[in-house]
Amino acid sequence: MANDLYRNDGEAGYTEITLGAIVNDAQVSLGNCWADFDNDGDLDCVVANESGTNKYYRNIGTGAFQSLNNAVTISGLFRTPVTADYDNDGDLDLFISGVARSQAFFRNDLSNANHYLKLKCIGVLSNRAAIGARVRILTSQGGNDVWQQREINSQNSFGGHNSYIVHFGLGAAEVVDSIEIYWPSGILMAWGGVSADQLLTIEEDTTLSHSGETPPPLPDKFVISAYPNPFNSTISITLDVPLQQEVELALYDLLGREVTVIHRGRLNSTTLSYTTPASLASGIYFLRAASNELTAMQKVVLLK
Ligand SMILES: [Ca+2]
Ligand SMILES: [Ca+2]
Ligand SMILES: [Ca+2]
Repeated sequence: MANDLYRNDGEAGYTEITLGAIVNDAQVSLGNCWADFDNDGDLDCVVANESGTNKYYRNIGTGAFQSLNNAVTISGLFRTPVTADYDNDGDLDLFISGVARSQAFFRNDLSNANHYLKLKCIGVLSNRAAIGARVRILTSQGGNDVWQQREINSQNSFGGHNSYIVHFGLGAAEVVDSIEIYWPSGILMAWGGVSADQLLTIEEDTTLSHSGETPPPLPDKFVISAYPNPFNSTISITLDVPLQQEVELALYDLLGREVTVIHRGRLNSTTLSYTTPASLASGIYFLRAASNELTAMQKVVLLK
């Protein structure tokens, strides 16, 4: 049987993908594993097959997948592809197991210049493995803001699961502009300005109040623009959301500490003005706006 792939179109529902090898390879497929094996910022897919050859499908970024026949060449009675960066070099390696003694281990010898970020999340109030946490990151890709999201879980494949360490491919981005962790406890941790190519160990900060927030749906259409940027003392902030929305707009420093709440409550104008106190030092800050469904982040630079 061929595999089925459905594109999530948000409120519009799902659209069945009918073109390409990923939905036309007819084999006995049991497990699949989605991960960014080439660190270019999109999820690739490995499918384990009980007949024929296991398959690696590279996401080419246009909504289509390319079957690479020289990537995962082994065939046999396989069922379970799972991934982890076992040698800690920043790319995801692959283990496929199957019935009887079938198993195969593939080291990823990626040699492109793409960057990555890994996060090991340790729950304190939430479960220690942080299962159920959602991690979102923002990077700039070719001048555009791009959000990526992962959910920490233990059921991503058939009869096995990926490492709990969250891995993001960043493409050419050397800095992650924003990180948000939505813990199962309801705590939200957010900060930014993080260098690529490292493993962060993040413990749940229980001193933060419960936000009660749930992760906003993707894609994120809530846009903040700020002018001028860099700014000297006063900045004009425009929020691309309907009037009368309940919105909280706040300024954070590079360590994720809240500097001030600029606005909280119903929005009577989509353009807000903010003047810094004289004591605020020059540097990089983040504007974060949140309504009940969406959040958005914008980096701003204060230059005195
Ligand atoms: Ca990829
Ligand atoms: Ca690796
Ligand atoms: Ca490697």
